[in-house]
Amino acid sequence: MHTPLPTSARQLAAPAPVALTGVAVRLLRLRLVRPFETSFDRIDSRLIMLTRLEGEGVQGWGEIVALEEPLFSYETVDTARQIIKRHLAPALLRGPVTTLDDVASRLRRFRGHPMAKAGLELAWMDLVGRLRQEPITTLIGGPRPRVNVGVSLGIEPTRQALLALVDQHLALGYQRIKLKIKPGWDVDVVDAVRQRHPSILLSVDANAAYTLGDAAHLRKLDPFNLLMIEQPLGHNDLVDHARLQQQLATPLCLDESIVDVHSAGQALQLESCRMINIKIGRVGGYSEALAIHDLCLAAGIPVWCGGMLESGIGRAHNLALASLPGFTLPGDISASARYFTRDIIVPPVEVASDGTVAVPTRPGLGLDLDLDYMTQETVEIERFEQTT
Ligand code: SMG
Ligand code: MG
Repeated sequence: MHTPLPTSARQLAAPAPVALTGVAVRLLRLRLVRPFETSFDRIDSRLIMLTRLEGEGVQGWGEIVALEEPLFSYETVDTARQIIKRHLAPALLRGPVTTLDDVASRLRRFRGHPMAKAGLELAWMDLVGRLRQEPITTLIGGPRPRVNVGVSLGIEPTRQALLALVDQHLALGYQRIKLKIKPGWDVDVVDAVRQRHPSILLSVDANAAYTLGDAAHLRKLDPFNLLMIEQPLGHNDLVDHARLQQQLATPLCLDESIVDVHSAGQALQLESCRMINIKIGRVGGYSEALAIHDLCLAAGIPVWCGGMLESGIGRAHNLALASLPGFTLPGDISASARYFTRDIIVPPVEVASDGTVAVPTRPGLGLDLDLDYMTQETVEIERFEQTT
């Protein structure tokens, strides 16, 4: 078992306290290359919400992964914007900021709204990286130069269409295929994919579409040797998942139910799951993501990096996070081309034929922003400054 990296070894502080001169949020809409359907919705574009912190003449960028509707979690693009404007931005603009802990503790007194908070923590880490001239992966102590990745495939109009997509993504090198499932699109679909590809790493994600009453039905997935079943039950449930795990051979993985290191600890105590999907946005930023990573590493629970159909900015942060030692399973970090015809970063994220992606090594996010394209697609920008 690995020993967690001591927090003191992490470089989460700016070289000197940073008096932030502005906090901005920017909305831009990117069309998806194909519609993405889950058990809760079908979308054909992403309203991308970026965050920007300005200080010491440098800008740090982050992303808020909230959706337009409160379907994955209660947060939306609109709630995040209000919370930042009224509470979070003023808290950061009030006096020089020193470390990631300082950012987190200023935001922690406001309950909830993890995706909004994460957007600011991400931008802070990019800013620190640029000021220290180090990539985020170095700041957080990630030793992995390349990360293993998979792809998440949505519900398709036909099984044939899904099978074709599976083939296509395996040919591109993806190490693991995740299928979105819901009642009526589950056992038969998994059976068809498994028959065609008997030995690939295969998992399913229900986004909370079932109840404990479906345990007998979900047991029908056991013969397919799945890597995991992700979030089959309620979005805020831990207890029923523990009961379900006792009835299944297949490991359960929690996504929506893990909202911070506290709920991760409770899930491990209750044995609600045998692996955890860490999304920086869902858990409120780097502070909690690092804490969950360290907890799981010490407990021998594998983690992997989830995705929210982010732009390249959010994806670059995901790559940095996934470079940590506990991220032993392939993440939902796919190539830019799997999501958008054109990404807002250069170069775009590319997946090598061995199903790995390089972790950026230049300072901060480690990628250039395509500011012309960002400007072209921008719907709105709002900027906040200290008022008193
Ligand atoms: O970014 O590749 C991606 C998407 C991965 O399936 C994915 N995310 O529950 O894990 C999940 C879903 C949530 C996305 S909803 C738009
Ligand atoms: Mg999920």
